[in-house]
Amino acid sequence: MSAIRYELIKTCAQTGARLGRVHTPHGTIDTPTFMPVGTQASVKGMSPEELKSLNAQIILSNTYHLFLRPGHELVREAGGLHKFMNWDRAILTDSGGFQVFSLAEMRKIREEGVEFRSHLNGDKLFLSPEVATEVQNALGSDIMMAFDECPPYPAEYEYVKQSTERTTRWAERCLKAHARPHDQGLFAIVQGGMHKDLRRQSALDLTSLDFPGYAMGGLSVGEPKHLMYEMLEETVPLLPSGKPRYLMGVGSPDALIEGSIRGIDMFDCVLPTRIARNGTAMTSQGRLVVKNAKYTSDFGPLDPECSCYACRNYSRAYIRHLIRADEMFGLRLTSIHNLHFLVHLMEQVREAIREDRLRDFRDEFFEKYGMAHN
Ligand code: PRF
Ligand code: ZN
Repeated sequence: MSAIRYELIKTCAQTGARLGRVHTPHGTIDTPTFMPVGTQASVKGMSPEELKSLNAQIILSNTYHLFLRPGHELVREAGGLHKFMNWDRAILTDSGGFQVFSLAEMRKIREEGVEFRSHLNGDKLFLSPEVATEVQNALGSDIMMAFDECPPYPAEYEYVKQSTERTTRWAERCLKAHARPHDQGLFAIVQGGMHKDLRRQSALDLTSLDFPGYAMGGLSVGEPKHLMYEMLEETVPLLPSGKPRYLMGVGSPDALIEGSIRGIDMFDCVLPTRIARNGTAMTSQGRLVVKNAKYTSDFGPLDPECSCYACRNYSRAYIRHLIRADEMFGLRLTSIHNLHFLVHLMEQVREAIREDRLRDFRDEFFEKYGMAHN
């Protein structure tokens, strides 16, 4: 019995997007879904109660960061990550296979794994398929990710080919090292850069290994969006329809909708919490920089169409004041709003799939949000 089970409810007649549910040991996730990011065992500034009140059903955390600090043995001693951070809904942990390439210093990639120096204190450390799996087993996340390499963009064909083949060998090693398949699901990560044949090969090789879910990695790394969509169109149809598909590190509203249309079920991104911290709100009218002088005496909510805690109770003028005065509450309110915006956007996407009108929804959304589209 696998720890993770995907239930396909229906596909949208207008687009082919999937309405479904992912069943995990810590509850059910309605998909397509957006996962808030809690890199260091906390979604910055948000309590678990606040996350629940905006209907987040799953959050993401990071092997790389928790391995460095406080260490997975401490989290194990605490009884696992759910207990440590007091979050009793589902958790997905990324493997470190991306962060080690974007954050660590002086890394050396070998077949065995990656040697690197901690970005915190310069300590020499090592991550491999076996170590990343052991760490995630200790954390006890519901969904674990295979240790992969995310090649930079752009990258030479030959380099991406070698790297992608190694990622597949690494995924196989993760599967072997996995000690808790009964209560943790291990997802594989499709790579292949922007090369369609490598993407297809990666998807075929990984799906022959029978993971309970598949992710698309190596996208949203600086390439134009049309390329990302082409890569999805090339590979998603090769993935088994009875398992969830997760597009890693993607969370702009337009990409959430376009990804859903292309058959993606799960997304994560730091975008909503990151831009909140520099005073930017996502709204139905597009991005709003609440710090701007034009909101000095604007006593309306961040987004007139939003029903979140921040919009029900506080004005643009007040939040602008808080952020200018460096008051933490201003950043918290903006984060609550942005996370609510994306979680709610996915609720609307699911409703549109249910009613076979996701293409119409996309067109209306882009019209208002101010996006060019095709
Ligand atoms: N691999 C892993 N995590 C990721 C990515 C990846 O390719 C990306 C790419 N957008 C985000 N997070 N392991
Ligand atoms: Zn709001």
